[in-house]
Amino acid sequence: MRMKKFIAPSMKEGIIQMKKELGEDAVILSTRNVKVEGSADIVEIIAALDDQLLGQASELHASGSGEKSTVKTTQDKSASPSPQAQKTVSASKAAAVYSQSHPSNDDEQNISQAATLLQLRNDVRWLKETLAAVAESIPFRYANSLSPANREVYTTLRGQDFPDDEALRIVGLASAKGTTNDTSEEILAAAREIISSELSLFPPLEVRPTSTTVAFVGTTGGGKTTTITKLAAICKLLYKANILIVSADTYKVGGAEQLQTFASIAGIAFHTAYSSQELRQIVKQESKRDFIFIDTVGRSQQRRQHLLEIGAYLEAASPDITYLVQSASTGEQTFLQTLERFSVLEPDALILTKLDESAGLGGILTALRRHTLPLAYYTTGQKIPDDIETARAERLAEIVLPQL
Ligand SMILES: Nc1nc2c(ncn2[C@@H]2O[C@H](COP(=O)(O)OP(=O)(O)OP(=O)(O)O)[C@@H](O)[C@H]2O)c(=O)[nH]1
Ligand SMILES: [Mg+2]
Repeated sequence: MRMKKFIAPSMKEGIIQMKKELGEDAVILSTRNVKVEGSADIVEIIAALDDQLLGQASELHASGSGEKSTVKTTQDKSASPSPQAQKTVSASKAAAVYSQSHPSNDDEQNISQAATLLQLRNDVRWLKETLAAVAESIPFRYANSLSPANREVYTTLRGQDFPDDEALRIVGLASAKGTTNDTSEEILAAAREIISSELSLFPPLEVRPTSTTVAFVGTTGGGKTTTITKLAAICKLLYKANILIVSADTYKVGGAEQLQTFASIAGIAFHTAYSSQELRQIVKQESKRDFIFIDTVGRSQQRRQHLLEIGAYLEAASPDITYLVQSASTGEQTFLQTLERFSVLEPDALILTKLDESAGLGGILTALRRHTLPLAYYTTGQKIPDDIETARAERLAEIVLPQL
């Protein structure tokens, strides 16, 4: 284990010396050019081997006797040196002279500085490592204070995207249910019960004596049109219902055509409403239908004006049910914002789409619990009509908390 000062005619030669004496793993701690009067500049390098650097450095510092500087001159012994070689020779001599005239006192000061630098480097490295470890443990920061069974369920909930406080709340309630053995399976079952009991549900569509007008609103690409085709197909197959689909989506290119094609294949009546007045009339005229499904244009929750335009259509149609159709693969914050902004349209229930694409439903379920919008259906893929299910709380709780 060594720390050394090298004085050499050039950086290159200094490094060669350093590697020769300290090996390939040597680390340069500092370098500086030294001006020597009447000669080319020489170079001073302080280097060390990385392991036990600090110990070495502080030892040297404490004893006050720095390692003796090693100076190796690179004399060119050729008979008639070139100007370049001459310069080397003169720098080499200068290096030797400088080395002798700057004994260990000087080294001591340099090494002391190097030791401080090393101390700082090590401190920064330690801080970095500690910070990384803390950042990693933040999602599970409460886990260590929980019993092993609670911890397992808590960790599963966090892994399913439940916010920290919500995961803790559920685990707390689940363990307070007082099971006999308190195994993680029991806590898990209790947690499922809590999640499902707190979910508010909306009854599925059914044929009534009078016509049911159903509007579908939501953010762009959330799955409104696809969901309408799924529900229309199911209502037709299951109830032999008399259905009309109205597209009020004249904004999106091909928005209405997409539905029209489906309707004609499925043998379902179809209309396009180019204005809210036209929609009002269609709904009035078609009151003999079991269901009138209204597709609306997808709108960003950020644009209040656009939402109000949809509001005008809804006012004209006066739907019995308005579904907010929202993808489960959006983050909790976007989901919450969508619920809040679309509340101006007074949706009755939520249809959660793209469960198959969601990495974890915890954030969404938490937002739903806090927002108290009941869940009517969820969709799990693009297949029509297979990939839609009537929302069942136990099933959702199982999806969120599968067997350990
Ligand atoms: N993976 C998956 N994809 C879905 C699901 N539901 C809809 N999609 C797909 O999502 C995309 C958008 O669906 P649309 O039904 O056109 O959505 P929209 O809300 O009508 O869209 P806009 O009319 O543009 O606002 C399509 O590619 C659908 O096939 C689902 O449950 N899972
Ligand atoms: Mg659409």
